[in-house]
Amino acid sequence: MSLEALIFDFDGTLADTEETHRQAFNYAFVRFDLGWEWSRPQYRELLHTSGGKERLIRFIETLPASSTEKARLQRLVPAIHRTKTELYTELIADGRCPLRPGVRRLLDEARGAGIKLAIASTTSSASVQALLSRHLDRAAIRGFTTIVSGDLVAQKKPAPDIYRLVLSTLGLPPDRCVAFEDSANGVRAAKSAGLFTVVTATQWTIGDDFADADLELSSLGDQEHPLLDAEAAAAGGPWLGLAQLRRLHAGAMGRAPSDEVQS
Ligand code: XBP
Ligand code: MG
Repeated sequence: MSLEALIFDFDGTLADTEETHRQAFNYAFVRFDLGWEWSRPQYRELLHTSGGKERLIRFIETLPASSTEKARLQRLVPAIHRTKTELYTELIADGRCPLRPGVRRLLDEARGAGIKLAIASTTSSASVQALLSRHLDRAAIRGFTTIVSGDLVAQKKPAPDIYRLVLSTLGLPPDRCVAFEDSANGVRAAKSAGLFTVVTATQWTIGDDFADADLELSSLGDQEHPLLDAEAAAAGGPWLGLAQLRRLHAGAMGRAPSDEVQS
């Protein structure tokens, strides 16, 4: 079976957005006069819970407060999260989160080759749209067959739900697709859905356990940011292009690469 679609996680994979999410959470906490401030090390820990609302709920559970107070705070979560998302989209609009190296290159290459593109993200749809419209033109955004975001599935990553929903929308089985992730939760979700998975860690996820990933790189690489030697050997070149991806995918599916490149 040939490679027919690339499915991208969003936060951390297309752009290193988590510092901006953290800042937006902290600004929202000020607006609500909560007296909370998430530090970078604390946020790294909190990232083990996927989804901003879920992260807030988990954080409140750990607070040394009465059950009545915790219940009051939990009721505030949707409003805090709405404010955080508004602040995040304002921050993103100033261009502070560029696409990661190689992302635009691979998107363009795949689109040119008629490969379907999709996004499978835990984040809210407003946050996805804010970043896409800041960095991609309309044709490139329309190039995504489907963009599935956070609240459309019952169980967020590491559950495979979001990938299963993307696959059913694409009408493709997992062995015709490749997933791109940046976190251990994301890799678990993609692998549980049966996908060949490439992981490119960020400052937030480096050192996580990516043993299940099919390929681990520091980025997708491009002319300005070529992969280092050991990674280039694994990727089959100084950056991960479509030809290399087809070869790796075909190898993992037990087919001859020469059959795959033509398909
Ligand atoms: C990303 C997330 C997101 C963002 C916050 O995980 O967990 O929740 O941190 O976004 P992944 P929201 O990249 O694995 O999908 O606040 O919009 O939920
Ligand atoms: Mg991610």
